[in-house]
Amino acid sequence: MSDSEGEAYEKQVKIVLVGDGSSGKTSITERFSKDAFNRDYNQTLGIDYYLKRINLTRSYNVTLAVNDVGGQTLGGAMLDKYIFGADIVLLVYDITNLQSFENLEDWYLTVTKYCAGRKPLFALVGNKSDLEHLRAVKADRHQRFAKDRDMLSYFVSAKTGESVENLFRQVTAHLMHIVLPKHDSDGSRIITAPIIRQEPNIPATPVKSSSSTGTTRTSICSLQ
Ligand SMILES: Nc1nc2c(ncn2[C@@H]2O[C@H](COP(=O)(O)OP(=O)(O)O)[C@@H](O)[C@H]2O)c(=O)[nH]1
Ligand SMILES: [Mg+2]
Repeated sequence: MSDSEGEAYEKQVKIVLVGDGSSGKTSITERFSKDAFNRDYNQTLGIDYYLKRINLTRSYNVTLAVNDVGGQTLGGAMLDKYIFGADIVLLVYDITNLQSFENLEDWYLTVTKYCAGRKPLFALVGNKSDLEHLRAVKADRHQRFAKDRDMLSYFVSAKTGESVENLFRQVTAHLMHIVLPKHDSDGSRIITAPIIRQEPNIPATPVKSSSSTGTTRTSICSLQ
């Protein structure tokens, strides 16, 4: 419960990150969930699932269920199941990789098809903004893509952490129709962060976390 006066509201929100392999989905998720960055590239298999509870406002607590989807191509098995019930979908690309941006149209169409009847809130996320000198996608193409599809849009760097917290807070606030200051990075604190990993067709075996945050990591699927 919140320590603010009056009533506190609790809500759970499912966020799914999709986009080409290597665009930085796992890095964004880990930056947000654990405030960590890994320079090595470890391909995500199946899905990594994180819970993080944030105080959106003094009286509004939201538990974000962040789903980092692996399967580096669009045809990835089980994508429809991972997408199911998503409140927010982040379309992630690497600003230094034009192909990763151009493939987002297909990601968008595929996700929209899987969400028939319950369209989630979409946000376009250009990652690796620390590599501005290597930018391959002009900012106005990014803005046009978002505007044409009525999406929110952000540039972030999972490496430096720039705007990552703001991204998650803003999209969540938008979903709840709460207006936050444009650059709101305040008020977030981890209360619980269990991490659940599922790899398709692999029997569930608990895996010890290597994280120093003391969170647990198991192979139990927790799709809704
Ligand atoms: N310079 C830079 N590298 C990044 C950033 N985000 C991710 N990377 C690197 O890009 C590679 C792919 O990242 P990863 O998160 O595994 O991508 P995923 O396949 O979309 O999950 C890794 O080597 C990361 O260290 C970023 O913001 N800046
Ligand atoms: Mg990954």
